[in-house]
Amino acid sequence: MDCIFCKIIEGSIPSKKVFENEHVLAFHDIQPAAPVHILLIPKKHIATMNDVTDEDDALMAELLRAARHVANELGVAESGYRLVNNCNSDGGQVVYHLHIHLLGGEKLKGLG
Ligand code: DGP
Repeated sequence: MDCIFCKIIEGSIPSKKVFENEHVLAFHDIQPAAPVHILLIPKKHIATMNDVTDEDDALMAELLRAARHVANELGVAESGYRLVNNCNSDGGQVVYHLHIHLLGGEKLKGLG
């Protein structure tokens, strides 16, 4: 399996984990774009948002539940945070294992 995030899940590449359960892992991004920058990933290898199926509904809900939990644990829930998924080339996706960026810890610039 030539996937960096699958290697992080199996432990052959180290990461700074902040949350883990049976289906989801969350860890610090190696190139933080904000004071808090966490990646949330499903342990199931799904390449992009386009590859999510109806069978993954519960898994996607679990990812969002983990995001809420991590935001609380890291103290950014009240001040606020942003969840981002980059999909494919135009979306800026670099790692082809589905992930959600959780960004916070400062006033983030607007999207527009
Ligand atoms: P994206 O452009 O959405 O595919 O974002 C990929 C993110 O993954 C990027 O912000 C940097 C991060 N990243 C890449 N390789 C590693 C790694 O080995 N460890 C960690 N913690 N993050 C990584």
